[in-house]
Amino acid sequence: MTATTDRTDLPTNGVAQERRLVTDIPGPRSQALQMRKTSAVSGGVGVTLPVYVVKAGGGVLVDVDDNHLIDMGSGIAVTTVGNANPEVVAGVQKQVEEFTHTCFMVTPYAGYVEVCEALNRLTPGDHEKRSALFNSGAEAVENAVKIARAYTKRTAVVVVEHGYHGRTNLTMALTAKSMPYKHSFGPFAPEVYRVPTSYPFRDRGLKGPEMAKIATTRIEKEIGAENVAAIIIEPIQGEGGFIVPGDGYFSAMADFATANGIVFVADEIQSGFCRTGDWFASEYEGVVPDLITTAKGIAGGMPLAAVTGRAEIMDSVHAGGLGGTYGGNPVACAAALGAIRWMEDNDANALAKEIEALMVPRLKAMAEQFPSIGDIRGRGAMLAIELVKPGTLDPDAELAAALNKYCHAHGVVTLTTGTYGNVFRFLPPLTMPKALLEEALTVLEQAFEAHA
Ligand code: PLZ
Repeated sequence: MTATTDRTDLPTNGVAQERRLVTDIPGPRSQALQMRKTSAVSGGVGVTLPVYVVKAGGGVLVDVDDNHLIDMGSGIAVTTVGNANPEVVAGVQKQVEEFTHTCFMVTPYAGYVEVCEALNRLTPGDHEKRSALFNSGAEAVENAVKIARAYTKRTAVVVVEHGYHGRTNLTMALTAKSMPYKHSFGPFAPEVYRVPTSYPFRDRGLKGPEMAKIATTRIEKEIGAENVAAIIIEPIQGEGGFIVPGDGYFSAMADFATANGIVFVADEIQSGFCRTGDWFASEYEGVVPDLITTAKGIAGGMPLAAVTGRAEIMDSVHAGGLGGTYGGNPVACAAALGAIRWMEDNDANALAKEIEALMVPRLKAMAEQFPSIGDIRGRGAMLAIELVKPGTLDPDAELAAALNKYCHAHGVVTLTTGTYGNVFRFLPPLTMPKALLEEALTVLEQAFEAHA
C-alpha cells in the first residue's frame, strides 16, 4: 500500500462509501429516539452527536434516517479495523453459536490463551511475558496498579498532567481532568501523585528530556522513588489532547523507572493496535514497558482489555488475585483474534501511515490559511489540531465546539478532546477510503471558512 492508492479495496460491510445527507442532522427518527433516550437513559450519560446508528463499515456510519456520515472517530479509537470487519464478524458468529460464556476462571477455553499469546508476541520486547484479560480500559489500568503493587510491595502510583486512565474510582484518581470525569465524584483513591508531562506546544521551549528531569526530580524529592510502585503514562496522551511528548521524554521516564525498581506502565488503550502506524506507540522511542495496558482497538468493537508484561511481574500475584466474571469473554476473544489477524494480514500500520501522509499536508495547508490552528500533531491515524486565539497560546474551545457542530451538521462525525477542550482530533478507521478522507477535510476547511 502507498499513499497513492485510493483505498477502495478495504472492507466496507456493504455500506456505500459516500457522505449522503437526506435529512437535517439529527433527522426526525434520530430526534424521536433522542427523546426516548432522555426519558430512559441517565442524564449522566452524554451523547456527542445524537444520530442513531443502524449500520456501519469502511469509513461510514448510517443512521436511522438513512444519512451516511463520514466516521472520523471510530467510536473513540475502537473500530480501527473498520466497523463489522469481516474477520471480526466471522469469529464472533462462529463463537456465539458454540458457546457464549463459561467464565475463564471456572472452565477455561483456548480463545483466551490465544489472545494472550498474540499480545505477548506483538507487544514490545522479546522477554518472557504473560497477559491477563479484562472488560474495559479502566479495569485494565486498575489491574496494572494491583500487579505493580503486589510485585514491588510499594504503594505510590505516579501519573502525569493531562493523563487519562478511566472513570472508575482508582482510575478517576489517575485521570487529570476534573470536569466531566471527576467533578462531584470524590473522595478519590490515595497514593496517586501527578508530575509534569511533556507538552511541546505549551512548554515554552523546554525539551522532552528537560521535562522528564523536572518530573523525576519531583518524584525523588516529594514522593521518594523507593515508595513508587508504578509510573503510568500514555505514549501519546488521548483525552488530554493528543499530546505527543517531546522526543526523549517517554524514554527518560521509562529509564528512571527501571533505575529505581519502579514498574513502568504504558497505557496504550487509545494509542495501541496500529493506531499510530506502529503496533504500539511505545515503539517509536524504542521503549519496552514493563507492563502495557490495551483495550479499544484490540477487538474491533467488542469489549475486551488486557494487561501484558514481564512474566516475573505478572506472575507475582497470588492465584485468584486477578480476574472477574466476564474478563476475556469467549466472544470478545474471537473478535480480538479476528481483528489481530486482519491487522497482520493487511499491514494495518502501513494503512495508518497512509492516513497520516494524506492528512498532514492538508492540515498544514489549513494552518497557513487559518491562524487559529496553533499546532498539528500526532502519528498515523491519531492526529489532531490545537486551536488557539491567533498569535497566543490561549485555548479556543468555543471555536473547537463550533467547528465540531459544523462538521456534524454536514455529515462528518468529528470529536474534540483536551484538558482545555480546544483540540480537534481525528481517529478514522484504517478502512477509510481516500476520497472520504479528502471529503472530511474539505468539510473541515469549510467549517473554518464559515467561522473565519
Ligand atoms: N486509558 C488512554 O483513552 C478511554 C474515554 C471516553 P475504558 N478513553 C476514552 C470517555 O469519555 O469515557 C481510555 C483511554 C486511556 C484508559 C481509558 C479507559 O478505557 O474502556 O473507557 O474504560
